[in-house]
Amino acid sequence: MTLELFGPDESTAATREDLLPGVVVLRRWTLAVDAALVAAAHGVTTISPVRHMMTPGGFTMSVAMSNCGEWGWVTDRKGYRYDRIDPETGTPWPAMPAIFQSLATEAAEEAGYKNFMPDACLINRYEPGARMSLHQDRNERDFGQPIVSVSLGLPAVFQFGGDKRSDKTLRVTLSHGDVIVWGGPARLRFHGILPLKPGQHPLLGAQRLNLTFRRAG
Ligand code: MD6
Ligand code: FE
Repeated sequence: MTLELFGPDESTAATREDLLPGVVVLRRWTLAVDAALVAAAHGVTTISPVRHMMTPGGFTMSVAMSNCGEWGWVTDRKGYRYDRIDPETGTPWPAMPAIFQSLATEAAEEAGYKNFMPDACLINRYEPGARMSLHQDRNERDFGQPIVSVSLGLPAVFQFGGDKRSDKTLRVTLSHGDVIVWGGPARLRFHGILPLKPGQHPLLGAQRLNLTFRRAG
């Protein structure tokens, strides 16, 4: 079911969609604050730049990443984990901007998850061709906490699987301003992003920026 949230204008009105049990898509939810989000993300990446991390298996990721908040998600030959320190700068990750914090809490509430207080925000930058293969998000302490994910810039195709890697997948396009919130029965579903198609976005140019908020610690 789709529910219109603000305004009658179809091209900018935010809507709420129940995609799967535990998964809600808030279309165009961040359109009104898009420039402020991009500016805040830029503030973070000026201090802790996005970088291509290495997987435990020795592959360099096509997505460039940074973090803000108390905890940052990192990967290297030693494994996937959360760390308080940016390994590139040797200092703590930049603080989470207030607009990130409030947006994540409000989006979670709209999706039915009250009192979500993220302590980690992963910033993912995709350039054309970049992708994220099917994975589960399981480095967080409490799987009772949801994940809030904001898409900005070029659209991407998000793939949802089931609880096993081999389960069949559902595809959904995430566009500029969309938020996806998931938790509950969906929390450990496999998911990924198909290779980003080339294009130009008025605010972000040839890239997609994804902000993923978690309660890690
Ligand atoms: C991305 N997102 O959208 C990658 N994980 O670029 C994720 O891997 C993700 O969006 C868990 C929940 C929401 C997500
Ligand atoms: Fe994920």
